[in-house]
Amino acid sequence: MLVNTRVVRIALDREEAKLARALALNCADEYLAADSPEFLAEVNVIAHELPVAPRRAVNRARLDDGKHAVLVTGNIVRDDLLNDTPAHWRAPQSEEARLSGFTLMLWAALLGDAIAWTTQQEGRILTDVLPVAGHEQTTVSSSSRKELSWHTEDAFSPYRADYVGLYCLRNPDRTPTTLAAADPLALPGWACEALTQSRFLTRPDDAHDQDVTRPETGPVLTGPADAAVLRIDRDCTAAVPGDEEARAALELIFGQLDANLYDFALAPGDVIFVDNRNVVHGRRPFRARYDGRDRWLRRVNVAADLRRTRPGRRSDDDRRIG
Ligand SMILES: O=C(O)CCC(=O)C(=O)O
Ligand SMILES: [Fe+2]
Repeated sequence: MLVNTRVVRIALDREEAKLARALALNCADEYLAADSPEFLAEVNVIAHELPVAPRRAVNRARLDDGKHAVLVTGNIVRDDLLNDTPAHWRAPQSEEARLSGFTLMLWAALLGDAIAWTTQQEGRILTDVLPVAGHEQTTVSSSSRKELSWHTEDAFSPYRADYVGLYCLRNPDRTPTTLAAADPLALPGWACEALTQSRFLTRPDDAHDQDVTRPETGPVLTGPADAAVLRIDRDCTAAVPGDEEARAALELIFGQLDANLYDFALAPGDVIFVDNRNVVHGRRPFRARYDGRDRWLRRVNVAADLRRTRPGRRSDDDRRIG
């Protein structure tokens, strides 16, 4: 089994963590909300005021096209000031939770711009990942008892994010997030060839209000062999009906990603940006308590180049393995 973790870990020391929190507090004073248009217009500039050493490290990681994720540890979460983990993402939140939104957006601004979907959590830019009663066995991030299958975030769309940013506020059982990269050179040549061709369909996952788009065919594997780019979802990707070779190739890469999947448990204060090109991600099953202490992540999708992710300006999906 190949377990090739390439998570770039950046640990804030106490002074850096305090500086980052002070900056977020200033922003929270000045702006109405962490996803207000006024803050979004300024955040990339304000983020220059984050402490220089971790900022430099994030920037180096940004240019590493084989990384699996960038992790910034040690952000200050005042659990005593945080409201109970909400029962639903629509529930109102405390000032401490509001502050966490600013912190996440500031780190995210070092990698790009936040994007959102009108079809997901009512178009919110800052979303919440928390267990919702009644969703335990579903295939969305508010599930718990059922494993959240690995996926490229929003694999159905050519406008999907380059990074999925997650800020862990609570994770009492250290329930792992999962990550896996592909290894094209370990696949038979015919399968690799098929996977780079436009012979696959990915439907939107259930986190989106359905029928927003008709799936288009595309490849599931592109980019250079040593930093392969994935566009694949364990539950939502299929070969074009009748294409038996594509189906067999898809089974092989499903098996490889299953075997390569590794656990990465977030702790409170961890901000992770999962590279949505190089790795798929998911989450192990857990038992939600619904006692106000449950696992709670804040989430944002980040586009490295906002202009490229606008409809009409497609990302380069057809680059071949080479
Ligand atoms: O809960 C997690 O660790 C990951 C959830 C997830 O896949 C997502 O928020 O996109
Ligand atoms: Fe996800």
